[in-house]
Amino acid sequence: MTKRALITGITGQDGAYLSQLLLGKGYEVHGLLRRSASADVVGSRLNFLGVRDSIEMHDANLTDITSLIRVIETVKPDEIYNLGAQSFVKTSWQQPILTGTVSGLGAVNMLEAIRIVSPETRYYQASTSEMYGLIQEPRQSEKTPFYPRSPYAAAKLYAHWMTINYRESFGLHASSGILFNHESPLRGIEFVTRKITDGVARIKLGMADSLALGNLDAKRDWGHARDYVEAMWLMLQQDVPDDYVIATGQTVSVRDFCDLAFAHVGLKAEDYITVDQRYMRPAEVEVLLGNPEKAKAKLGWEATTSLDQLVREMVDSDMERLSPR
Ligand code: NAP
Ligand code: G4F
Repeated sequence: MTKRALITGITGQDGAYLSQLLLGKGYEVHGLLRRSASADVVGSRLNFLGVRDSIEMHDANLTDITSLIRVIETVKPDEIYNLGAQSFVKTSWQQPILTGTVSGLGAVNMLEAIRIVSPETRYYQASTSEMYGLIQEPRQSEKTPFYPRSPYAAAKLYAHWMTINYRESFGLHASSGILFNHESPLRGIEFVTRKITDGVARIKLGMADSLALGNLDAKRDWGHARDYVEAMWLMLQQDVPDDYVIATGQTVSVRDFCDLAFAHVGLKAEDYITVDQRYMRPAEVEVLLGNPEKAKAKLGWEATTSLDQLVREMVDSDMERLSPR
């Protein structure tokens, strides 16, 4: 029988790659679409991957449980992937209530809707390495204590613990992926990797002469979104729900990422980068480094795209997008 999946956050980076993966596996894919006055541009990532016309969209919002109940009753999904969130850490200090409402309570709305309408539906929660924040161990695993450092991280930690609570209290098949940073040509332009690759392309093409960034010493464990959505799917194919760290196991600084991206087009990062206080945060997560051993042992998952490949794919894509036709 054809499996049905419902994806929240389908218009985002991961939603697009997950849609492509599930369609390739023969799933019927449904997406939750929040109403926007810019409906003509929403869906550009799905168009980029050529999957927009294969998805059935439903008008709903994570903050409105009645809309979630209605969509679940209509779709009767075998699997729900909750990727919807206010996902930009810096904005979470400007909009802490909105972030808590969407990224924290939104997950509980979905868990509650599943419990009421369709308790046999399997659930994936998009948890995050940001929950480790002020890290308590040099390599973070499922057993590392959390120490969130932003309204975003605190909201996600609430959603994470509620997912565990709904699993233990009501027997839902609910799993969380604690995903470390993952990027792609479809990454939002406000995140540092995409800001860098877009900036490199603009400088190389003569459209800009410098790139202003914030903390160049922050270190992240960066992988490719295409690899990471495979781990989400694998979690929902397990007999027993659980939580998994998904990461590459390597960490590099923003400065290192810049060096790789500029070098790919034959330039030196130090000739173009400036530091601007506007891009600093009230509290910084200085370093994240994941330990993905459990995912390898239990899911048979590991990252397959190297950092070098990721950077090259992103720079090439931005060069193509910005080059005159
Ligand atoms: P993204 O590109 O920012 O996409 C976020 C999605 O959430 C968009 O589709 C957005 O819709 C949707 N959304 C926002 N508010 C909503 C609401 N009120 N109701 C329904 N949908 C709403 O994020 P991403 O990078 O794909 O990440 C996917 C998920 O994984 C997020 O939950 C993120 O927090 C989490 N995560 C990401 C990473 C990472 O490195 N990428 C790492 C760990 C965890 P619009 O298009 O309408 O704005
Ligand atoms: O790219 P970022 O904005 O991503 P951040 O804050 O790590 O969050 C991303 O990954 C999380 C997983 O760990 C997700 F949960 C979350 O939803 C999101 O996808 O910033 C990365 C680092 C930070 O330390 C930041 O201070 O880069 C530093 N940075 C330096 N200059 C900058 C800039 N970040 C941005 N966005 N812009 C800058 O100019």
